[in-house]
Amino acid sequence: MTETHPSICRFCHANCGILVDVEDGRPVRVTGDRANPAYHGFTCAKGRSLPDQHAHPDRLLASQKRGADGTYSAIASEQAMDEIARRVREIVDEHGPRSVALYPGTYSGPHPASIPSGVGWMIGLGSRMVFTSAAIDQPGKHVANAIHGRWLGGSHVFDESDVWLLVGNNPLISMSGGIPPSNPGRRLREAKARGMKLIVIDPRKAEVARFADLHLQPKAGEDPTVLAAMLHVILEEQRFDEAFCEANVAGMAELAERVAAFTPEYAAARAGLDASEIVAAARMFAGAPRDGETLRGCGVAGTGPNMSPHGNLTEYLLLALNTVCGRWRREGEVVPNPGALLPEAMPKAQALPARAGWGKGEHLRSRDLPNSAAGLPTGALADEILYPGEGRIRALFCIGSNPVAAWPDQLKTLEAMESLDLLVTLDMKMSATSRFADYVIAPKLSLEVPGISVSSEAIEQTYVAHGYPEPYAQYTPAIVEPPEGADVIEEWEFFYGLSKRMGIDLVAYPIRAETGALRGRREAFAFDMQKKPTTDEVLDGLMNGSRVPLDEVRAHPHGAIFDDVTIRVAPADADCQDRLDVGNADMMSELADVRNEAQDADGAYPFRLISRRLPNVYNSSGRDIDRLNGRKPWNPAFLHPDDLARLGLARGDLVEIRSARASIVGIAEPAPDVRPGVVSMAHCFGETPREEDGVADAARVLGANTSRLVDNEDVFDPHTGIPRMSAIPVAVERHG
Ligand SMILES: Nc1nc2c(c(=O)[nH]1)N[C@H]1C(S)=C(S)[C@@H](COP(=O)(O)OP(=O)(O)OC[C@H]3O[C@@H](n4cnc5c(=O)[nH]c(N)nc54)[C@H](O)[C@@H]3O)O[C@H]1N2
Ligand SMILES: Nc1nc2c(c(=O)[nH]1)N[C@H]1C(S)=C(S)[C@@H](COP(=O)(O)OP(=O)(O)OC[C@H]3O[C@@H](n4cnc5c(=O)[nH]c(N)nc54)[C@H](O)[C@@H]3O)O[C@H]1N2
Ligand code: SF4
Ligand SMILES: [Mo]
Repeated sequence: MTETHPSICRFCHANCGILVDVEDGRPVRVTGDRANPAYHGFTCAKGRSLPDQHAHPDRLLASQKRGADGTYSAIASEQAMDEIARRVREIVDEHGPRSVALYPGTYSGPHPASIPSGVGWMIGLGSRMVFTSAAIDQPGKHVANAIHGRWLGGSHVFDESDVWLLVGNNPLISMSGGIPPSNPGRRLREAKARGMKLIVIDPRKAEVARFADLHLQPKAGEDPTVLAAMLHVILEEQRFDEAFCEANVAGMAELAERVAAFTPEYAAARAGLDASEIVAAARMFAGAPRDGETLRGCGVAGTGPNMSPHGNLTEYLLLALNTVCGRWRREGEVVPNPGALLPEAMPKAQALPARAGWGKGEHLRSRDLPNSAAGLPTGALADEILYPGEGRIRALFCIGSNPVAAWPDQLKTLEAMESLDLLVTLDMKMSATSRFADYVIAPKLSLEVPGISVSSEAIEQTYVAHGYPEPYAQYTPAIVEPPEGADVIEEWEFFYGLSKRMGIDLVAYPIRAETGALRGRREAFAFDMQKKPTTDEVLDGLMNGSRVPLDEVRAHPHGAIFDDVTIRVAPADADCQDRLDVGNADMMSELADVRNEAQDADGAYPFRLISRRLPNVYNSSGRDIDRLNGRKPWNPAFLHPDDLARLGLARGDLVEIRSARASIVGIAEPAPDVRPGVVSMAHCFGETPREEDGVADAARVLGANTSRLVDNEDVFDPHTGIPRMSAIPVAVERHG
């Protein structure tokens, strides 16, 4: 008999509303839930393959312990926790708490209790060495928001906008970055029908760029130059919002002075565009000179420019563009999302002034890299593990993350993994990183645990114009039990178990808001250390202070929109003098450096390798699922047909892609949508060099790891430590 249950897909972070068919206690089919009021039945191939993921032959049904001979055998989860707690205690006693680090990655997202419990355990231990993937993702966003300041009324959202600018993101595939995650395709079609203008800046004509009114296809890594030139045009042609800037913005003169040198002609020559394209983009984004229309809209950047050099600057110039155009919610306006699982919005038409973007708290020994608004520099965590002496990290805990596949500079990452005293991964399979681990903790998978949509809502707290444009929320109970005989636990149960064994009172702290509309507070949640709570009790505790109580959300199994149009942006405080800052001195001096950069000096590496995402994989997940990989489990090297012809290459040929750091072998795929001179390739494929050597035709079986091309100490951001992970200079030639 088949039972059908509404649920939340958690294969990726988008939280689509789904229907799960269950037969004999196992999930057998996933479809989109048309009764879901925000997602309207959308799913992708990854979501539909959840049953295959849950039943995957490589899925771990018991935790694993590495033996003296390097092989793994099953260990009961309770015993694993006993042993790990003892090991951690020894390491901390000998080397201090700073020697223990935590790295939550992609699959800590779908489980709302994972990060709070992991971080709570670290705080209990006395270690602040928490590194997240945010610092190798879009760290520029965090830094820019800090040093620009935050508008307490919130930003304009996609669904109401007249114009939208996407700089190096592709939300139709990534489900992230600037178009709401709830059915972005439908929202884009509706916006276009409404007359919204879309501008895309991307060296590749990505899927979303096909809908663009203007697509600028610059050389990779030239975003600061292009954005500075757009600002140049907007300021010179008086297309900025003078009244808003007069009342709320500092640094206009500094900005104008710096962007003066970025004429459209200069920027166009440098970025490989026409000056007229830049002028058109500036005019389309800003609208008519002031006292005419006031447009609604926002510019949003993605991983592409954040991984290219000067990511902070790109994000900062984009905020400056939004701010000078006055793209913030004003007094009296209704807020689009008054809060569902977030606390109630208390928006105010005023600035929260800039704060430091970096420099507070811990510094790493590697290059004295500071903590930043994006957290500790994950791009340098391998160094912190490798550098000998006082302060070395000796134990690493990975929650749903895969450093060997994902960290920049794979060769160094491998060395780091080998030199740890203790490596524990919480992973559903023997991932590339788990194969270095002392213990691998086997987790329950998404359909086996209760879930809530809060991560998609809460992203507005850290990224401007992200999150839900309406107070939508969904709850799902566990849909199935884990397979019979499995010993699998939830991530929070692991940290609870460690805490209990180590005498730590586990407390979960709420995240700090950076960019969203001002909201009410959540309180820290103390776990009951005497009586182990259920996951539902933990979720209730974590969601304290939400505008809509979790129980009310539970009463709507297909998800619901909990409208309240009475919550409006309040006037500014009478004595408020606070301003947004568009003339930050560090950013202005970095912009001057960009203006003085030598161009195309490196003739040995004439191509630029850029990042991208593929629809059927999610970082390192999915490529081992047959119905997702279509029997092509590799990541093609997409090149323009003219480049391929010049190199004498055809589809399917092996190509060597070489950077100053390393070389990888890819498979050529003609792509007219890629700018000539660019190689576009997805990350997190391949394995380690040793494993690749042992496999015939490894490029076609395993793919290639683009992170191996990155040198994390060569070109990197001095504040966040992110190395150059896109726009990497490479040479491309036939292999073999
Ligand atoms: N060169 C290059 N490098 C990049 C990027 C790039 O564009 N180019 N992108 C960067 C970005 S944006 C990010 S966010 C990082 C991602 O970095 P990571 O998060 O470190 O990498 P993932 O491959 O997503 O790791 C997810 C792991 O979770 C496991 N997993 C799957 N399901 C579950 C589950 O239900 N529970 C648990 N506990 N584990 C599960 C998977 O098997 C996998 O090993 O990579 C970064 N690295
Ligand atoms: N299907 C799928 N979805 C995913 C993921 C996945 O692996 N697969 N990963 C998830 C993760 S971890 C994240 S962080 C998000 C990321 O979400 P996005 O930021 O939307 O990531 P991408 O889809 O890679 O889009 C990046 C775009 O930047 C362009 N680009 C590269 N370099 C530059 C540059 O220097 N300048 C400019 N202007 N553009 C550039 C690329 O051509 C590409 O189109 O996606 C998430 N969603
Ligand atoms: S977009 Fe993400 S959440 Fe939605 S169905 Fe696909 S994998 Fe699942
Ligand atoms: Mo990411």
